[in-house]
Amino acid sequence: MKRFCSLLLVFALLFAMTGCLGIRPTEPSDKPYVIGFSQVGSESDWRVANTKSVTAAFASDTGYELIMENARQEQENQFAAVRRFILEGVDFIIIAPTVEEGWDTILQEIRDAKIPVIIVDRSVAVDDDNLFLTNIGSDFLRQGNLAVEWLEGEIPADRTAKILHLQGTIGATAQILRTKALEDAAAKHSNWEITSQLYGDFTEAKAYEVMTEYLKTNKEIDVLYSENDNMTFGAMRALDEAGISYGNGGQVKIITFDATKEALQYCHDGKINLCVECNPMFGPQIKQLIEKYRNGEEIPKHVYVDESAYTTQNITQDFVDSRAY
Ligand code: GZL
Ligand code: ZN
Repeated sequence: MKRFCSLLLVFALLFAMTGCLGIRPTEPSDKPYVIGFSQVGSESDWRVANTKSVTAAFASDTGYELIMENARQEQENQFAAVRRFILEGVDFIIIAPTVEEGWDTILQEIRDAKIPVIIVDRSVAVDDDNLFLTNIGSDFLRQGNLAVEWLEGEIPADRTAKILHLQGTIGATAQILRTKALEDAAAKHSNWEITSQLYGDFTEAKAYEVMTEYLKTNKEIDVLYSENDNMTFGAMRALDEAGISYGNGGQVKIITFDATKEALQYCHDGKINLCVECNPMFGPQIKQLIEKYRNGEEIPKHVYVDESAYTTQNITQDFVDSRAY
């Protein structure tokens, strides 16, 4: 009998402890809304900031569960991730497409599975834009036009300008439209010459490699038009090693896209002439769009994020210090 009482005492103690430690018997928790997110990769500081913004937007809300897959800049990996999301029966899919082409089939599979999907950052080129709810991202053509408008103010009409063009991932909306803005402007200005278009894939390493090669036989550059900051950082290293000056008072005027904190610091310090902003911090806006969808509210087909352009003359150190990414 004594043994029975002491056992009973132990159980009673255990039960009390779990209660006061906050470990409760599993309460019936309502199922979270599960989102599958296929992200391009982690190729740039911009991308890392974008991933942080999207994951943070949902991490703070227990009503959501975000499953993110990194495609390492390969569209095939995105298709595989989306098919996994479909098999897992997620409630919603977010795609940040590597390139614009090739999405019709997989978006049709998502539609057949009756899962809502939004496209973020870059765009997809599909015949039927009812295949996705909305596309939230930058107006890349506007970004390119901000850059060429600034350049028009820098190059006198009677002087030729040799422009070296560093391109991002070929086929990505950011590359297509930033390139279009430059090519259209060069067609308008007979004194602008695009001396070469080098492929840097939005990464610092690739840009350093192609710039180093190019500078072995070409040193006549007046402008570097670089389609993202990480490629610019690689190019700057190659220019340093080739002994070519750049920035304010340098041989090469540098235009870069993204306006990450590191690029803005270079801009403030006069090493980069123009930073065109590309805002990655739209995680909260994605969450708002999904909540509007769940409430049955109308959402626009295209949502643009706010962006600007910065030069050495119009930014202060305080501004640079205040930047979130
Ligand atoms: C732009 C984004 C681009 C950035 C690059 O929205 O798609 O991809 O400009 C990133 O830094 O690699
Ligand atoms: Zn200052």
